[in-house]
Amino acid sequence: MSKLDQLSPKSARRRRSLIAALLTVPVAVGLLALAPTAAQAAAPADHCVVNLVTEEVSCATTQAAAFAEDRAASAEVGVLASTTLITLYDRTNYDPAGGTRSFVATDYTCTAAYSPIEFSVDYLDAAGWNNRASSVRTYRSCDIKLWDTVTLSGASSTWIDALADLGTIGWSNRAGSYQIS
Ligand SMILES: [Ca+2]
Repeated sequence: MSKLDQLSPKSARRRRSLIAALLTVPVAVGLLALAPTAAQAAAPADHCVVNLVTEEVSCATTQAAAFAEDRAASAEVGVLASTTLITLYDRTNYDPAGGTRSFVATDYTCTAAYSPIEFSVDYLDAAGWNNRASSVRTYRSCDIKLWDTVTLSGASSTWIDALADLGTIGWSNRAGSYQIS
């Protein structure tokens, strides 16, 4: 599908899948459709790192292992020093025990303003994350807006910098897609 198919050998150990849709370069608006993997469906405490530069999704049974997988996969294609933009947690209080999903980019910092939208991520159901996130953290000046449906429609939340319990604003186990700015 893309040049990454040739560059990155398929590896059962890495359990990663390509992001199926187009990707942004800084400033532009991107829309990502995340393909499901058998590993995500099977593991109750799954941890995945979505790399916006390499278009790889690295999953493991611990958060640290998922980041290590991402670093190894990025190094294969010459991408170094990924920085985390956001992390979704299945549980409240940033407890990684129930699973996490992080988005990383290379030396990327979000703009201070909420406009333009810098990344749009829809179809969280394809990643097994629809109606699942219960706390969220953002980094690098990024904020996150949650959407009720998986297609960036329906109700949306306020912009969130970090929230230990999304239930306090009525958004626990609810987000189907989101935007970063
Ligand atoms: Ca949850």
